[in-house]
Amino acid sequence: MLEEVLEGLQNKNQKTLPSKYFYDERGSELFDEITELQEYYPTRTERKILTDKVREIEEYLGHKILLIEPGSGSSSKTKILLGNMDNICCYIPMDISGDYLFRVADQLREEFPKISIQPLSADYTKPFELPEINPDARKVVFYPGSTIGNFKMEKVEQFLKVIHDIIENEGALLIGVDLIKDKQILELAYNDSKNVTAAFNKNILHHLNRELDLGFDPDNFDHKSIWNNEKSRIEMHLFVKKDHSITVGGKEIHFRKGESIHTENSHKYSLESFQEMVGDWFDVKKVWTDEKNYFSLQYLEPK
Ligand code: AVI
Repeated sequence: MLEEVLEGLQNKNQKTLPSKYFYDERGSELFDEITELQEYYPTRTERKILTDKVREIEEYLGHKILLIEPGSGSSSKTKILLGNMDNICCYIPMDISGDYLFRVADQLREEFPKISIQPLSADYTKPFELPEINPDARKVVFYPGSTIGNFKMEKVEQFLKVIHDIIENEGALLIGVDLIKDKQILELAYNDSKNVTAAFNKNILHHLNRELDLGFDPDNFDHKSIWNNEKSRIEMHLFVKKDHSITVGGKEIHFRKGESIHTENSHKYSLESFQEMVGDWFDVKKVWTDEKNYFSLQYLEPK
């Protein structure tokens, strides 16, 4: 962690911090709050697509499905599928944090007694093995939220390859993909009026202070998200309000007024650019969108 942080902060052109460090307990709570915000359209739009199109989704997935969800968290969107489709025999929620995962799995067993729930505590960005259950079921990976948009290109490729291997020839990937839209709508979604996203962004500093005993003063930074049209992504930054320094792993890091720490990318896609990105591994077989074309749910089969 120290190495990664130091590397990012020593970057001459643009200081960076890895976005995975948003997510301590407070960070996860703040993210949950973001998903309820008026300006943050992705969560409610994706939920609406899932609810409205559940019959069609069921048809595409076929019968006897083993549903696998990397980074399942509270499995809240998955409940729409588990509760409305008869063809899911087993569900494997996956997360790094074991305690929370097992607690959620117990609740799901009570809520969906007919479905076999088999949690798997693992890091899905690296190759992993599934428990040997129901070998004749069709493996379908569910990856909602457009989380793929937060990955760097090498990580996208690694992720697609891992999923391609896991589902084998007969499986499928059902994935949420956020679409390019008006800059204003995008920037508002990441600069909300209640400043929840600002608190989420600054939480990375609180988290690193605690874990690595750093001396970040979050009041020395301002949150701002900017649409980068060339790279088709929302970038979250923490802008430095005044010159100051902190010590990280024995090294002094200087912050100049006006520079920023780049903390997150959230890529947005056109239907064509997404198809092109996944094209070495998957064929897009079906796309569902909302009436404003803000968000898409896509059904992919392996090449
Ligand atoms: C988790 N991920 C899909 C969110 C997004 O929209 O890129 C993270 C987020 N960052 C700020 N708001 C939400």
